[in-house]
Amino acid sequence: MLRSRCVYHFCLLLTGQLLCSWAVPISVDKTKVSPPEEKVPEPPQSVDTGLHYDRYLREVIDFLEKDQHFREKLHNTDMEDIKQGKLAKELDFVSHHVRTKLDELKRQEVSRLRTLIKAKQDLEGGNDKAVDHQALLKQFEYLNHMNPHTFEVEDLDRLIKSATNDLENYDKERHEEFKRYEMMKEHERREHLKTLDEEGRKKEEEHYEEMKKKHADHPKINHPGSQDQLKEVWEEADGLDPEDFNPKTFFNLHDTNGDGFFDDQELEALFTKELEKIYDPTNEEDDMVEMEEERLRMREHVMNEVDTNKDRLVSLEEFMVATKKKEFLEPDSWETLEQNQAYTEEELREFEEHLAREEKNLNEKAVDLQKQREELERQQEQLNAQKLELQQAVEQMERLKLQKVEPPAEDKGIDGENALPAAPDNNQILLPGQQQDTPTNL
Ligand SMILES: [Ca+2]
Ligand SMILES: [Ca+2]
Repeated sequence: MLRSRCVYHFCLLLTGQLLCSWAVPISVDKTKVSPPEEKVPEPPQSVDTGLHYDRYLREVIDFLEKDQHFREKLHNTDMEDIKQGKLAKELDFVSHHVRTKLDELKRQEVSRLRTLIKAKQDLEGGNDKAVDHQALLKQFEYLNHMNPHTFEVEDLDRLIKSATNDLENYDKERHEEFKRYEMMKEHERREHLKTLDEEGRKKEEEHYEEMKKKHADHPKINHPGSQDQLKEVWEEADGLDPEDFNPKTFFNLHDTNGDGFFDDQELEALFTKELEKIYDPTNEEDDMVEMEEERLRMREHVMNEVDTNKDRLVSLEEFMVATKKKEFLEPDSWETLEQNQAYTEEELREFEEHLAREEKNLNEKAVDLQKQREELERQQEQLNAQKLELQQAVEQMERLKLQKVEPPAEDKGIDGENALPAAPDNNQILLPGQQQDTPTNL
């Protein structure tokens, strides 16, 4: 328990929210299960941060946490000091065994990055170019590439800064990714329309508008994190009397891992009831990718409003302060995803131009490859022809050799020719003999 709490604490401090899942959450309604008395703390180590160096980050944390001195230090260092690099300096005091293991982890990570660089280079068709690994490794800022064999204070410092920074930018990147998803969807729809005749196009457009209307027609959505929204969870998911609603009890009930904080996942689970009002996986008009985006938007909104110390966790204290605010008691209405277009027409145009350029490049590459293939085939044919000529020449030479080395062969040939008439003779001799042997012919 102490071990997992320490990793947890480290992660809390290190990234603010390292332990929650950054991947799209599976839509399991946690609010339906886990009454407080059945709470079992989840092992924090098993959660993916979604960073591409997640495994390395977690292995480093796991090993550092095995060192008693380091564990105590991280427990007593606050977030600002960690960001300033004070914790990284404590690396000098961890045991030799842990340092050796960290060196090994770093070597493995550098090797993994080299493999990635090589694979990328191969994909881009740069086989013939010499790869400057040192220069390319620079893009990975979470470790010191100049010193690929040992894990030093600078490596820990870089890892902490990169993870903090990357996780803070997580939502920003997610917005961009979702925007691309929506633009691709619209692009494909428009491309499909182009393939139809006028009547088909009209029908398709009408159907599209109808589905849009159907999707937008849903019960009122409560403002995420408001009293109304939480009360609905309390009543419908928890099966409790709305008259007994108590924010503190609510908090404890939905702090499913019992660590005293709402993390991203725990917050996101609270919105399932609201999302079910808008989305049904069996409906054509409801896109489940959009549902998950709406869930993340809701979480992002509540986190921005309530997490005042910006550690990406909502403490009970922060939660209780929020429940006294006007926004909690008398919230504005919530604008759902479909009310906010994810992109502008201008952005869509740029996106389509980008797609067209990519397609053109791919086509050009395909033409090049086809040419190369044809050239190879032509060369192969030439080789085959040369091989055949060579074979014929060798056979010719062998025949000539035989003629030169064995002149008596001609005599034999004459003998052979002489022998030929013998066969018919023999036959002639045999045939009458056979006839003689056949009594029926007599
Ligand atoms: Ca929690
Ligand atoms: Ca907080």
